[in-house]
Amino acid sequence: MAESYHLLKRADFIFRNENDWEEILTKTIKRTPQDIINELISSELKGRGGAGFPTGLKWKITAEAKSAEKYVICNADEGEPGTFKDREILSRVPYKVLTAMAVCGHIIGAKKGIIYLRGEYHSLKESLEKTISEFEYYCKKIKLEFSVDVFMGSGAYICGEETALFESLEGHRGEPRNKPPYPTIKGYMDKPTVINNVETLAHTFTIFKYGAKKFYDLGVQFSRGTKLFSVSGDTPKPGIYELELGMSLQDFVNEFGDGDTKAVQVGGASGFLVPRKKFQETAIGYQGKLTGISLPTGGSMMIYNSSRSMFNVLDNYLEFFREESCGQCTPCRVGCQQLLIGIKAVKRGERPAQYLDKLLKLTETMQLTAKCGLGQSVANSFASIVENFREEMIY
Ligand code: L3W
Ligand code: SF4
Repeated sequence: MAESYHLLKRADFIFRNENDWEEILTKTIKRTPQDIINELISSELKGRGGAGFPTGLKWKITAEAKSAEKYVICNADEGEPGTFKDREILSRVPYKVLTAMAVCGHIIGAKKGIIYLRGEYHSLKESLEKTISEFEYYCKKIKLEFSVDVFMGSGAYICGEETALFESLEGHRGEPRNKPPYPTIKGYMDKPTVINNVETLAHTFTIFKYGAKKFYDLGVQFSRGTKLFSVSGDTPKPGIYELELGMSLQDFVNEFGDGDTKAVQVGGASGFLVPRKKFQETAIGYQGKLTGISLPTGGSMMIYNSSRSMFNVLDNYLEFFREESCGQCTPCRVGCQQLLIGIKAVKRGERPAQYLDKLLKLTETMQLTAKCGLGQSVANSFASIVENFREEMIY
């Protein structure tokens, strides 16, 4: 793994204001779908929403699906605590996202795109729709049949889960479906659908413009390219930064910490808390589950210094999950409540410290049996906080 590290390196592709999107769109759609898909696959771009599924493969499977009706959806329901990058992309470079959606539509055979915009981002809607009408005007000019609608979410975190998002778009309660079938085969309106995070789409623009090699040459093995990080918490420099994947968390903390960093929550509430003693051995990338020392991430980096109580941090995350659980499946609906009640009881001395081990077992059960990513990922923050800061959890 050591060879996968590099020092923190800044980049500036995403927010670079390119004024040639018309040219890029016109040029790209003249290429064959296979050619574009091969380029995306060779770039090794992976989904930037958190799970890291290969983007080229997603577009390929959807392109090969047999259906006269297909859709391209941009997931802009940015709700992960500590994440605020997609809002900036849509405010500053929306045409990159629209160009990517239109190219995707051209490849897979979709004429309709939808941006599912987080309800709290209503202030973006007007300017986005203005950009969309200019964009659609240009599509007509080049005889590309593609239109985009903006759909406003209503403030439910779970609607960022792709199948709950489809339910919401279709006018139903935002409750996740079983997967498989994946959206590539059966998505919005039960039709083959590409659904990508805002940032993923913006990176494809970079690849169309500068080529796959430029992107591939950044980052490290298994984690190519750059990524936007939303940096918050105990930092003198909160904000959004584009960094090459593969830096060690220690380098990240050296750059963004306040000199007294105790832990960093990587990947939002559904990610992992990394304590100071593991900063050096932790690389930021997509191999987390394979190596155990790097982490999959949607880009939320919440920095905590030594003034913070890790009990309060966990309590806050669990409140969030209990509130946002859609309640559809028992492991998550009941599990989130019991974890919250349980840690409070231990902290008050009403339960022995060993009760934390039972709660850890409960999170393992949730990871195995909950229906969607929300219930399955509660274990990440719970276990990483309880295991690393057990002394702060007890009476
Ligand atoms: C076709 C297959 N497609 C998987 C697709 C799937 C989805 C993507 C990832 O997200 C993450 C979590 C948190 N054929 C496929 C396939 N796909 N196998 O690949 O799928 P999956 O199921 O691994 O993950 P997911 O449930 O879509 C879970 C993060 O999302 N998260 C919060 C995110 C919040 C934001 C935000 O605020 N911007 O992104 C919460 O869980 O990191 O890793 O498209 O269809 N064989
Ligand atoms: Fe709903 Fe939670 Fe079950 Fe997901 S895991 S379906 S959010 S109850």
